Amino acid sequence: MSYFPNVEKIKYEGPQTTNPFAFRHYNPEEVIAGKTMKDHLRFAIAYWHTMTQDGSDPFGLPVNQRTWFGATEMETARNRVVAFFEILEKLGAEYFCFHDVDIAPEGDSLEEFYKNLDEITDLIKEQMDRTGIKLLWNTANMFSNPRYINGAASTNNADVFAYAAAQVKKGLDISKKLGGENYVFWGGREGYETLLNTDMAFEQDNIARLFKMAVAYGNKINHKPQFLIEPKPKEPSKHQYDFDAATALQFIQKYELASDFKLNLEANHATLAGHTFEHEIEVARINQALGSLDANQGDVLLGWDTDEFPTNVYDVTLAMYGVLENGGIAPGGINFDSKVRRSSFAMEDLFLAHIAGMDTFARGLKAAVKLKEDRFFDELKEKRYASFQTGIGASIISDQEDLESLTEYALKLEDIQLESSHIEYVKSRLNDYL
Ligand code: XUL
Ligand code: CO
Ligand code: CO
Repeated sequence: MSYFPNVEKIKYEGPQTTNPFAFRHYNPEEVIAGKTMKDHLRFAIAYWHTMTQDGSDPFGLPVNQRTWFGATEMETARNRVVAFFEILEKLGAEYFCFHDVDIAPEGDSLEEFYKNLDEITDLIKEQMDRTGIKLLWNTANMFSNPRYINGAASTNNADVFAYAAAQVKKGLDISKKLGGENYVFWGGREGYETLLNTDMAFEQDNIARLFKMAVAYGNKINHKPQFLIEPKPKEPSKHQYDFDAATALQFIQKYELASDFKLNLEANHATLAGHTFEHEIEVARINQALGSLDANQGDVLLGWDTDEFPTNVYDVTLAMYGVLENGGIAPGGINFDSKVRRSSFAMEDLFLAHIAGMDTFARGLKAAVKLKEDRFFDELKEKRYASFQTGIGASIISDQEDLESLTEYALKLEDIQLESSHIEYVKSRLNDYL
């Protein structure tokens, strides 16, 4: 049974090919900077955008043509597993990610949901064993169901907190069953609408409480995925607690979670927070908290999470430079948290869109490797901070100075020599790498 009979396994054919179903830049087995491209990039495909997203928007009905719908929700869920692994295999993506509700219907009770999840994860496990494809991360959707209207761990309702805990427990059981390498918490509605009725400290204490329960349960069942917090500043909540990398890091530090938690950073969440993707990656990296990446891009003209497939080579190059500086992204990966545009409603678009994203990341990787080999940024920075290498600068950074000694030095200064950064020239040179 094939859902894509007209699509063969996608091969690397090089930049000259005119075959749309071929990689032009992503050559999985090619070794670059000591590793194969596939090991650098660790691509993952997201179940939600690929299998369950229907192309509807607040103004329009579903448009996506999908051939996996069966007579019942469970039949559809079973068909999706087969179709999903066909996509993964044909694209040569070695990892995948999902929310619990993406893979199985919730049914009428928690028990029924668990039963459905058990059946579908059995099928997923069979496919994983057959193909060698691995689970990068799973997560619990604790934001779509109406019970989560006021948040999950940050809810005002203790029964809702308990329900969320039950979803996380099952999520970890599934993670163990499928050998998940990471486990994600994106706080979809962990935020607030107005401070008039919100106890912010109480809500944040409870989020940390749930996270600690997750760590404890992982230890108990002897399954320790890398836990990841995925920051996002808004949408659906007006104020979300994990606003950006820096805010999430502060949370991790305050609640002493650093030994178990890192960050899963998403490009479009970065831009929603008023940052670049590379900024968020840098904040995480210099704090030893770069865990994994959700690959997509926003639209400069739109102020929401458009989740477009990444096609901007410039941005992706700078992101991949951060990954190289980090010594790689494992055990995290690059997960396409990206969805086809509403006008790309055909089944084959799922392939074309992922090929576009994978080729863009391959280009970004190659450019970033070259930038690193040429010491492009290293040299710029060395030159820019050179005054700290000798004389008073060297003395400052070896902590041999204080306010008084520096005052004495400053009083004797006649003229401070500043240097232009020639930043337009730098940007023009950078363009040569793309
Ligand atoms: C939402 C988002 C989520 C997380 C997982 O913007 O990015 O899909 O990646 O819950
Ligand atoms: Co995401
Ligand atoms: Co997102």
